[in-house]
Amino acid sequence: MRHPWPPLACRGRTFAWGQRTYVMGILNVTPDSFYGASRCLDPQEAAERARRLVAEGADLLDVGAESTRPGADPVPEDEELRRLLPALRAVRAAVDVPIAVDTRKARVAAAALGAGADMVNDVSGLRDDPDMARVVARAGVPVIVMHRRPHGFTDYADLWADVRAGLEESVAIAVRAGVPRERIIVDPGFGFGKSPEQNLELVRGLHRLRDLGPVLLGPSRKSTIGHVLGGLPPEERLEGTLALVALAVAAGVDVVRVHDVQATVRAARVADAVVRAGTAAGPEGEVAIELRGLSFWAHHGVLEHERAHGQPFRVDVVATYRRSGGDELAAAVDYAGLYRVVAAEAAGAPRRLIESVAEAVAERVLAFDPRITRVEVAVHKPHAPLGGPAADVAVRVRRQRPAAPWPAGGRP
Ligand code: HH2
Repeated sequence: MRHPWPPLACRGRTFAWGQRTYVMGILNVTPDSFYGASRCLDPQEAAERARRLVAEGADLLDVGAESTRPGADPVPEDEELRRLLPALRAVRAAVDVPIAVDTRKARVAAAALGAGADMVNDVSGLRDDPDMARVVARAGVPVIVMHRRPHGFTDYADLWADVRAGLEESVAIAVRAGVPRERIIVDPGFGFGKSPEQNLELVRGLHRLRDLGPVLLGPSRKSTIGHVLGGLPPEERLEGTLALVALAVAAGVDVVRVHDVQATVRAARVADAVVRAGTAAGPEGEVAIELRGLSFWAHHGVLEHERAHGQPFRVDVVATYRRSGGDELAAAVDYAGLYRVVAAEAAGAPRRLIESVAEAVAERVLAFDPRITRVEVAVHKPHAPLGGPAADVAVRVRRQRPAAPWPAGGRP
């Protein structure tokens, strides 16, 4: 299935949604974050931690200086800046991946963007500070908007309706301020005013948010995992986190925000290999073979004279596959062979609809070589009986190699 959102460019990286799960590593410049091992107030320690997270495979980092755990003391702006900026500068100097600043305050976000951050992660969904959306828009950076309710307010009439409505409003705030729609990432807010059961439901139904934007989830070591496991403390919630990450991948997550990057990257890669069959290598390893303007004489059509005399058809095929190195013919998909299967179908037995022709070509292309993961086929019928002149008439279909079957309710 094609991802509904275009790739996001940030700091020279491309987040090609749907290709794989991106991993965001957490850096807490706080004395009181709920997971003690995630705290690092010293800038040099933060830089060291950032280097390690990137070496372990983090695609981006999230640096925050105010704990969001229930009952945490609110941090005054000056204090948040005092903690954040030296650490952020040290982290920026140490690594080159995109850095999000995790804050609810516009002034803190603006200062952080000036100190090297590349995006904003606002757990209030742009609600707490009326200037936040403007800061994001002016800086031209991506933003993560999260759904949140106050701790304990879990009496939802309809959890999904509430989460969706909240995120829609956050997206609207961002768009009104001038943030381009495709730079908004949505997050249902695992652990923010939800019961354990509601948090688990969020994981199950992540695909319900895909139409709002690429989806981020932050389940890392949160208390729901402790709840399921009979009260285990944050230090003992890694396996539970990895289980949620795998299931979030199955439900269509795009980014996971975690403390344990190496373990998460490994879990996510395996989950990707199951769920995003054939696309786990990401766009780097992909090759698109384009065969365009292939011309055939064929007898497709509904009308008698079309069936009897035939007419010209043109076919375009774009087949994407993962290449695994080497300059040998066997290391690539054979495009002459590909042409032959396209020709056999396009110039073969007459079909009434060019939609059927395009679908049949796409199926043949996927069957031709198991490395082909996606195909797009356009069938042009320039002399189609329209009743008036036209430069072209065409239909286009897309097919993706099916992922492994998944139980109902999971995959989008
Ligand atoms: N969770 C936390 C903080 N920020 N941001 C987003 N977008 N989504 C989340 O789920 C999320 C978040 C809480 O985790 P952590 O930063 O480890 O804890 P603390 O807030 O205590 O520092």
